[in-house]
Amino acid sequence: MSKVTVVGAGNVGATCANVLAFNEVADEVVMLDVKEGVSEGKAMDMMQTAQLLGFDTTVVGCTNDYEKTANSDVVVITSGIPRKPGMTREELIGVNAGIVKSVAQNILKYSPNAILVVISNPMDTMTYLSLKSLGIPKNRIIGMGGALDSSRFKYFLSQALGCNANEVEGMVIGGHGDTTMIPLARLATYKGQPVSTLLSAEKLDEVVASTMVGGATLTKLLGTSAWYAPGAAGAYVVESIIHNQKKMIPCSVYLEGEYGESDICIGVPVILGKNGIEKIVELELNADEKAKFAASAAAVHKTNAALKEVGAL
Ligand code: PYR
Repeated sequence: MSKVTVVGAGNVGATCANVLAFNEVADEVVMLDVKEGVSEGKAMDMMQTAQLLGFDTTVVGCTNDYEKTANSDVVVITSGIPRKPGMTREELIGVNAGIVKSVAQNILKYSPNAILVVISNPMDTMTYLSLKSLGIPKNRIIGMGGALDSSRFKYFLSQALGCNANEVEGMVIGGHGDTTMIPLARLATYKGQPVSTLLSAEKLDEVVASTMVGGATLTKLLGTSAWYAPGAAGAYVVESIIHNQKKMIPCSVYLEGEYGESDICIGVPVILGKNGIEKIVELELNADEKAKFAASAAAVHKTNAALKEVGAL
């Protein structure tokens, strides 16, 4: 019996739970939320699509009852407030740090062996906070940002190339921030062909820029942060873990010397399987990419330092 809990039944959490159910990633999906009745209502609504969509996953909702999350294999944390237009993800730290820390501690009481997938923003810092405050092995704490940013990168590449996004390969590493993420244009391909041979340098720069502000663009349009792609990216990460798929997915993970960085959670490609992070993959970056990665890490370290200021660490 496989069980996944999604904490937070807002737009992102509910989308994540819905994708997990629809794709039958686990036998049971529990949604937990602090708002009375919301997760129960959304779970019942999803269960009423089971016959229409033909899935067998059971979705259960509960209001703040962590006992119902007991023995989860994977727990997705989406709790906290989303950003509003004009806000950076980093500005959410004051409110979200306390929420994420207490959620993670409650989860661990009932699922001491769970693998945690962090979606709450600022995602790299919330992943770092979870790791530092829980003291569980680093292979069990994963921030999903790179999966989302890479999917956005492939979307913008496919738009520029006029091709199917499923036929594009591309990765985004670094922090999950408007100025810290690093879409690796040099390594992106369409059916094995480097995209740099198919698009002009100007067009490729545009794709990179659109990817970096992908979340901000949607926040401006929607009045709150996006949910379909973030929720689906969380489910994609969970699936590779639960089904031991060993996919290589860029995720925010704790580094101890890899990529020249330590004491930080930041996006790099990892192999995800039943043990969570099975391997950190070290790409051969060129000088420009290395410099961008170092600058991104410096910015994430700076945000992490604010955890002490807000009393979370
Ligand atoms: C994003 O849409 O990028 C979020 O971080 C939710």
